[in-house]
Amino acid sequence: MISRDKHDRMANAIRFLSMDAVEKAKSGHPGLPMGAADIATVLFTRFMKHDPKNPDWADRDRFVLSAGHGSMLLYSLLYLLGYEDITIDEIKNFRQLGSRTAGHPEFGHAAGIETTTGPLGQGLANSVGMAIAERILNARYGDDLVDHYTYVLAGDGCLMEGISQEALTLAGHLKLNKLIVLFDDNQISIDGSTSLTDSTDQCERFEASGWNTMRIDGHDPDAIAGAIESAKKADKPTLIACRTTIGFGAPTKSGTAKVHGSPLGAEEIAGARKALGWDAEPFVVPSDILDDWRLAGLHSAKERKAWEDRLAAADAETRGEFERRMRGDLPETFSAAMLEYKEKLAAEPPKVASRKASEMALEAINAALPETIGGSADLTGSNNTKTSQTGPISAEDFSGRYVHYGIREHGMAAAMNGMTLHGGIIPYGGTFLTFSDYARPAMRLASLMQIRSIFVMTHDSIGLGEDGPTHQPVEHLAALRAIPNHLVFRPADAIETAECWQVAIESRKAPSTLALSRQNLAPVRTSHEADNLCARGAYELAGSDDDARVTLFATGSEVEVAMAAKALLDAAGHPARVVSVPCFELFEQQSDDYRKAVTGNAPVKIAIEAGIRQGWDAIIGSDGIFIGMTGFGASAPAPELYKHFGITAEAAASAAQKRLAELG
Ligand SMILES: Cc1ncc(C[n+]2csc(CCOP(=O)(O)OP(=O)(O)O)c2C)c(N)n1
Repeated sequence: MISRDKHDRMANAIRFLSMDAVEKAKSGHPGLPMGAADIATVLFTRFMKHDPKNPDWADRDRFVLSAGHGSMLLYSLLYLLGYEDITIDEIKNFRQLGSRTAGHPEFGHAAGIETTTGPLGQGLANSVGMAIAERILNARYGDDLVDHYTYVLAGDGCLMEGISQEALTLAGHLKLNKLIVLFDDNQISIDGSTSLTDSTDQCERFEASGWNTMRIDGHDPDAIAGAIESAKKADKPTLIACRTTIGFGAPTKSGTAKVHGSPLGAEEIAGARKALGWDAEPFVVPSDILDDWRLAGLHSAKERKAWEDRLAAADAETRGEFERRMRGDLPETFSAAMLEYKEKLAAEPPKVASRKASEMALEAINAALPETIGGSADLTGSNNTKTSQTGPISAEDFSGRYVHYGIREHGMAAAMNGMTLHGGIIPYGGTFLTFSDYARPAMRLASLMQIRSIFVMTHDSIGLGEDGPTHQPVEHLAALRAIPNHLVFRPADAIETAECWQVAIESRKAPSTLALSRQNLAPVRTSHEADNLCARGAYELAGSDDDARVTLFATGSEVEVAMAAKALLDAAGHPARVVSVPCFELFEQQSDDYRKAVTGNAPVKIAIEAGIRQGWDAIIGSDGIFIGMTGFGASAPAPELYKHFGITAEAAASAAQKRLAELG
């Protein structure tokens, strides 16, 4: 049992490391770590199941600092608890180039950082995915191997963000009782008091969505401990509203927005040292306090050992699969299964929409991989994300493999990231491509974190027809391609769809988006190729016997248009070739030689894509011809729209002929 005095000194270690690091960096947010230090101290000294010496222990409790601006809280904890990645030098290098202690916690920088946070609300939504993953894996592997809590520290900002509503209602519905949110209820944000803009009773709000809630004094260690204790026994997720004083200990600035996001200044820090009775130099933690923290870091070592024994005692097959899934490796049988599926397709190429082709590919993938968890934001029948293997999960039964995310695109994408980060699961989730805008902040973070979340975005152009311009993406392919480290696939037929899916599944360090058509597509790949041609991003689909005068580049549904344009041009005596470009990013990664060979040197280059031109100049040059969209679409049957917007083989062929005539 930790005495009150000791608790205070341990919490003060967090406060002073945070104050001093922000001061040295001349930037950062001291207010939150100072205010939430008591909560964090109780959580990590009395409850967190983790092992700084084995930070990847699969059954560790997860801690998510959703209020990522308070990063010094997390870095202080990791240093104090003995995580080797965060040394005192890293603390001194807070916010400097190359340090592990970035302005906001970045996944991959150091063990113990479970996710990248900073965009408010994301961490909370990630944690819902982590808690779902825990339940799904628990249903598969039992309490012996998977039985842990997910703790979140969230601030006013996280709870004001819209994504919090999506996250909390899903968590409440699924009765994720091992999710415990500690709300740093300090009533202060950047502009001042939260009363300037908000009068929500957060406890009532959460209760309305099926949560257990409590209000406590966030500076009273026993109250904090009692609340967590009771939260652990709840049959619902729990919100603990911890009333705190932002910048606790700062003599003149505490309780005000002035401590939120800027260094306190030497005088204020000196005052805090006096007020809290802390006479250690900056970055020095008195050895008895450091010892106490390091001891706290050892608390779960026995438990980890017992867990390892249980894992060792599991039957070889279960253990092997569990370990493989947690490593994120695929079973060796996977590529053979995909090859076999592709062979079957080539024997009888189907004319189907690529969303349907995606469902067919998923049927093969889900049979081969028990770790895929599907889902959709209420468009299951349209996104074709459900297969015969994927029964729904529910609060009562997590043995299924499908999440009905509800109309919560942003929450879905962030929860998927949480599942990926948890490990053991490869999540994929669907909506319409145009609504990727609603999910984009989480999709961007998946790219930044270099994690394998797979976004299934159907209805990928004006080809969706009558629903009209609200639903017809035009700039979305370009916008998603603009995100670094994001694989955007737009397959042209069933074989390409299978190939793109395979790359997405095998892509360990980048998320993927599959842009898929609503309308049926004629097969363009009709013979079997063992090689995954889509893995190179672009490839010659149809060559020409004579020197080509025209190269037609296209993606997805417009590859068919390009093939028809080639036929017209060939017949008119202008040899043409077609290059399918299912993934810009992968094409960019190919060697110069490969790219030159695929691009070719025909004098006329044309790209056909039912979206905007942006991004295409890299392939066709600024003098290339683009056949696509220049503005929003319209509501009409798809074939009429293609004619209306001039995305036809005839238009492409005549543009090429005109250019050839100009060239002489
Ligand atoms: C999506 C998003 N919008 C805006 C910001 C900028 N921002 C960082 S912290 C903050 C205020 C957060 O207030 P609160 O959660 O109460 O934190 P505290 O003041 O208690 O530290 C804002 C607006 C952000 N990080 N993310």
